[in-house]
Amino acid sequence: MKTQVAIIGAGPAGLMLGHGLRQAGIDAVIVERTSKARVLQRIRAGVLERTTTDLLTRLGLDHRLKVEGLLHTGLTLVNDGHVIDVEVTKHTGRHVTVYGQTEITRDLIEAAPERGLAIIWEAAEVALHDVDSTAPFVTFAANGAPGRIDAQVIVGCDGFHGAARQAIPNTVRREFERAYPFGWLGVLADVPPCHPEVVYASHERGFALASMRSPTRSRYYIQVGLDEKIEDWSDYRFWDELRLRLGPELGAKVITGPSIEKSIAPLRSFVSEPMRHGNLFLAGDAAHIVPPTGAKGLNLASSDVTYLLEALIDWFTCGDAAGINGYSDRALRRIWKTERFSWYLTKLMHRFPEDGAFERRMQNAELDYIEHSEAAQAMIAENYVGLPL
Ligand code: RFL
Ligand code: PHB
Repeated sequence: MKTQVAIIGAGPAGLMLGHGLRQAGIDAVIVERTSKARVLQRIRAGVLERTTTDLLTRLGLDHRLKVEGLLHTGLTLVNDGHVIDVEVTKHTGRHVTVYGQTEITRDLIEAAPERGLAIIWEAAEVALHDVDSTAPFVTFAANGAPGRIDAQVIVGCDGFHGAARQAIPNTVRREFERAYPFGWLGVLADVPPCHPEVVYASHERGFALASMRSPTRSRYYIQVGLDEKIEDWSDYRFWDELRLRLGPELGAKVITGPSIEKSIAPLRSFVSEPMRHGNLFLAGDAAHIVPPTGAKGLNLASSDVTYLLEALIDWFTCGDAAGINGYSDRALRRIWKTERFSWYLTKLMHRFPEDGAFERRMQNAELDYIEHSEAAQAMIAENYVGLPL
């Protein structure tokens, strides 16, 4: 098979990029390791910046987003039960939209056939070859038969555990990492949310987050140790712990019900530089991970894709290489600022096993400062709605 752009991975980054290329008349094929059903089942992000919603609008794939997306003009911080409202729109003139990653993925996958975007599902042993030449190619096995895609450009959108990043030689690649000594236990339940805004709660017993997917579906998370097992967290135990950490005011408003999904995700900050090597480009989680505090992972994937689309369209339609040459530096500038915000909010809101009373007092002082400083709230708001492209 021959194409112009071979994309590895059918997560949000690969799907948005594929649609953007097809819209510009550029051929693209996506190779995905897992099945369509498994990709559609993933419950992940929920809070979208304009970077993401604008891209979906530009792709003409925002019909359901416009109808079902919930506009949010603020966020709520809670410190040991004390509630601090941050008016995001007042400080920025912008809002965020709550619409599940699962729904975005569904919208993008369903529109693929009619837009001529081919996706090869359940491709095993995906390998990249000759990425620093002008004739790179991808090999894999699908339906028991070997496959090969010859392309002009390969884009690795295959997430943190993918193969693409490893195709950049160790001598060129630099990785920066901070693994946090805890994870998030997440629960999805068909119960109305306890609060109209997304809530980030700091508590002696650890962090808790209250979010939603719709007026009747809630998404909650609590910080747990890395050795915690999902089997030890009955729904009852989860709801009790969540209520405690949200504090009396918001905890009392939590409506409980059976969980429809429960999982533990570790927290990590990670950046791999550069994001281009020869004719291989990386986008999304393949190149960087943020802890979910701040809701930036999917939104960063969208900003990478926005930059890369501009660059590849200039290259394929006008032969102009300025965009592809500048892609890595341009994307990394925004990535590092977003890494900073996610790291800052994680440090501010979680309990770290190595921290003592001094660090807790520092967190209290910072949250007190945020509550009474318009400047501090503006900093949080500006980052939360998403930094300019
Ligand atoms: P993905 O979604 O991981 O997709 C990568 C795809 O590549 C496939 N793949 C391969 N395919 C072929 N060959 C290989 N060798 C392959 N290896 C992997 C995988 O099967 C998969 O289909 O990466 P992408 O597209 O870069 O998208 C990134 C986002 O998924 C991620 O950043 C967000 O989900 C992070 N995130 C959040 N982001 C936000 O912007 N807002 C949020 O509210 C938010 N909440 C979250 C989150 C992530 C979470 N977890 C579980 C880590 C909440 C959580 C709990
Ligand atoms: C979510 O709704 O899943 C969500 C919201 C905010 C975050 C992370 C995840 O920071």
